[in-house]
Amino acid sequence: LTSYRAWLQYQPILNQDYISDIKAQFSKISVADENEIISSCITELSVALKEMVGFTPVVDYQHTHKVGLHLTINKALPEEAYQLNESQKVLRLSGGSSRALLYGTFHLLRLIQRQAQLSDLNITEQPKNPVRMINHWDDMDGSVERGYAGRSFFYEDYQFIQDRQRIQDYARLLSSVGINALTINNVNVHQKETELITDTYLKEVSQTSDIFNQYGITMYLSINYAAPIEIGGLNTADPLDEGVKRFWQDTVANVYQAVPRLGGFLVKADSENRPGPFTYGRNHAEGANMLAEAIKPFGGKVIWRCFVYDCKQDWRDRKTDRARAAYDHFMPLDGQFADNVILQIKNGPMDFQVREPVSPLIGGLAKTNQFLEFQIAQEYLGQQRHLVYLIPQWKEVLEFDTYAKGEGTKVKDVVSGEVFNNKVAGIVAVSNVGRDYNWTGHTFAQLNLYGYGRLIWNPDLTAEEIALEWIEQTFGLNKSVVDAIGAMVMPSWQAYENYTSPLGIGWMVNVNHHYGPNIDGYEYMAWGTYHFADRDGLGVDRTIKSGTGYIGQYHEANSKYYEELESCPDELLLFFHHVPYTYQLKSGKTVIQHIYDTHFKGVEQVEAMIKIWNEVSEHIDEQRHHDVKARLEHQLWSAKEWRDIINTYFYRKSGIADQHNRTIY
Ligand code: BDP
Repeated sequence: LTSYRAWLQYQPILNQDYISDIKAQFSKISVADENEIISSCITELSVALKEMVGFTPVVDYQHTHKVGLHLTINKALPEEAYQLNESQKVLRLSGGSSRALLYGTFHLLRLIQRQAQLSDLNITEQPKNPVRMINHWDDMDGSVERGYAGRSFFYEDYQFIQDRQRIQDYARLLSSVGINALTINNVNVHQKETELITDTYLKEVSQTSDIFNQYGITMYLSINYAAPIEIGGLNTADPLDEGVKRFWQDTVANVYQAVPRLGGFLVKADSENRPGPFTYGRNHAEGANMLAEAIKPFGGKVIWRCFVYDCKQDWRDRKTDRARAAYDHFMPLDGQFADNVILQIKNGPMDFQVREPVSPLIGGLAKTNQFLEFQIAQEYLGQQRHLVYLIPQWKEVLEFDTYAKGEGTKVKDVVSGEVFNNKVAGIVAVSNVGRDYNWTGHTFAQLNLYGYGRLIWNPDLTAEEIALEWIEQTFGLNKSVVDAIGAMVMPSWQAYENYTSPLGIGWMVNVNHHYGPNIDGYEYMAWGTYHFADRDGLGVDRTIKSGTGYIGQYHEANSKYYEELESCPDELLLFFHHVPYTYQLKSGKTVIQHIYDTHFKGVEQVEAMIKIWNEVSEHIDEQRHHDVKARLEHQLWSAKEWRDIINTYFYRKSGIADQHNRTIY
């Protein structure tokens, strides 16, 4: 149960003075409006206060009490903004909408869990990103693509799971960190999932949407571009075909009749063998706009993914560069998409590697709505068996300067819609949850879900602040525990990078399942993911002057920065350049020595995490301690495997010895 509650622990508070303060402030709650979201606020407050301080507040819908907590909607505030004020024994939470009140409610509960003083409170909050979304990659057979936390809690055996309690608890977790949108089925939409937009499933789609709506979350569905063929009985899915248009208009009308508050559709088209407009010689704007027109009368949106590349390229062809693909496909279409279409762009040009540069489409596209896409699921980052805190990685992305409108045009301001004044804007991420008793497999992977929500609400929060919030709510306020866990999570992304693939080159993983080292696993395959290691050196030449020209997709300041070896940052060197093993990095080390050193260091960092975790064992409940310990031990084994295989491979290729004579096989 402790693990299941994640950061909404609501553990009994022992400090008597604090309890009396809270009792005085919360014994009465008065509310001006009544609706399903406000009732979620009241329920949450009642449950949480009962558990933490042992009383149930009196709720007054007439708004007559002079003391206690007052919840009011204030239309003068932006829709999702709220204010928290305390003066003279009255605590006021006012929000631009019921949803904002829910966010404010969770803010208060966060403060109470951390035993913060509420007197003289004066807080105004407003999310930076209008859309804050989660994508599930759940399939209706009950499996989760790239899922590392058990099976789907939405489906089993092509049916919706009837017990909806878990979905409601999930909705609580999401809204507690400000998530306001989600998709519930995989972007790879196959036969049965295609039918989610038919009467076979619409009733249950609608029931599921209702649960999320109670927590202010708008649900979307991933659709199959070939639905007109697969379920419509047509022989084409050509977006310009009249029959296809009619199919979508009728389908959308039927869907919205059943699920009036559906947000819209998410589409993965012409990508990794999924159907799309290319089959009919149409481009992606034509493909997306046809759907957008059908869904517009219902206020719906079409989210169109930019993860489009040739997954069947010839590895002998050194000029085709997968990194270029998204920009090459979508940049020429900038300005051609309907205003209810949003392009969804992965943070990097490849695929969620431990280190990638920022996708040049972000800051490139100036006339198109866009979402930035992260992956909370740790597909390439240890699959929730390794402890890897992802917020530091995402912060680097958000702080990156695109130079789209000169210096200071940061990714965080582009994707929030501020720079280009987009109609729709925001951030989405692939979920990391499943049916496991603790939601995320690794208990510490809860932090990535928590942190994702908090970071996209406010990208200016530091990684340390976010970790601290989560640790205190999840594990309590004992300072030695808080410090210990902080010391484990903060360097964890760096540690993972240290013992896996070096200097931004990425990949080097086993094919298909993507776990564990396999340096040449993808080297002679069609997926476009290469390292080009030979006896002299390694890296991909993506320069303008001699390489694939990928670097030319950035605005000038960045393309110059990456193009020149003198300025190109060490951590991305091999993403952009092919260099000899003896090339000297800015750190002063050669590339080969850097590889050896980081791989030894990464393993030591995991050893340090284990040491810290063992030291706090007496302060942590047995189940969570045991679980995390088992995973850390596996992580250490895996890190050593990475270290030894990578070091040995490059030692044999280069023939250059380690300066420190450590064991390399
Ligand atoms: C890759 C995954 C694959 C997804 C694809 C996507 O390996 O399972 O379907 O991305 O984002 O990372 O569509």
